[in-house]
Amino acid sequence: MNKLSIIGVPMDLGQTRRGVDMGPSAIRYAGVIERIENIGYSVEDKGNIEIALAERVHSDENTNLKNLKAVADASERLAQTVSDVITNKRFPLVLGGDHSIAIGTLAGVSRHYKNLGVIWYDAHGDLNTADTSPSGNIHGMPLAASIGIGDDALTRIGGYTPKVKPENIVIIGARSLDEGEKELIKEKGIKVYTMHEIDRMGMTKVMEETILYLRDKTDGVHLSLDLDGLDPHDAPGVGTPVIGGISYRESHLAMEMLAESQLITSAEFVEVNPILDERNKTATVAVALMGSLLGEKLV
Ligand code: EXY
Ligand code: MN
Ligand code: MN
Ligand code: MN
Repeated sequence: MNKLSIIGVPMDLGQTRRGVDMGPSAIRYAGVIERIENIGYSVEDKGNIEIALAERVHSDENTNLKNLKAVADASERLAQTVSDVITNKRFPLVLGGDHSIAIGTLAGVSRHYKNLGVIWYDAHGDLNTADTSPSGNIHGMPLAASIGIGDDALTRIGGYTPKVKPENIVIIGARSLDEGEKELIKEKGIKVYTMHEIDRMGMTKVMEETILYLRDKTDGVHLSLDLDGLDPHDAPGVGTPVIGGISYRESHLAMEMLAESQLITSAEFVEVNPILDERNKTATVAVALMGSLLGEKLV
């Protein structure tokens, strides 16, 4: 039987809107465990990683990165937990929390693979550093940190860097990129399917190409799915919504194609913010997408 472990990360220190710390609760409330058990997995809920209370964290004046130390400390704990799950031959499913948690998730996953691939499903590139960030929010930096670019406190989680090679990354759904991020994408040759390509090619072709691109050169693929990759109409409960996004149907198809490909070896779903949501819609969408990703069948 396939075995899966859920790890909650009630992280809200990577940005400034409160409420995203309740994401793991909202996703559990939307029935994630039952949904995955019904597919045939043995599911273990490892509970939540401990995160410092936002009201008690003070930012270091020597950096413009908000809550740097608290984010780095949590990332180390998450990395260890994720790594232990993989050692025990279970599939890690990480529930956010803001997207800064990907720094810890990837630090835990990557030590188990020589050539990890990453699918970054997001409206944003999350490729900023202290120098290029317009906000100082670490949830806009996890992909940069994972390719080894940025503050040592973020790039060296788990004691090694980098976690991923730029040529092993595919970004899907991008429609809000800062200038520094665009430069980095060009400089490093990161593959990006913006909304333009999704509109022109259709999601089927985008996913076929993505799977072909990653299949031969990777020995594991992590899916990092930011709910703001979806259109705010389908996923309203996110802190940084951007209009013109991927629909629920397209996302559902993308997840089914990934399930068929049997490529995905770990996953995280992030940025669900119940305070900004409509009747837990975004958490419900997240759980439906997890079901498709893990092989749920209609008949
Ligand atoms: N690019 C902007 C920044 O760095 O502040 C917005 C980042 C939002 C990040 C979201 C979660 O994907
Ligand atoms: Mn993101
Ligand atoms: Mn995003
Ligand atoms: Mn379907």
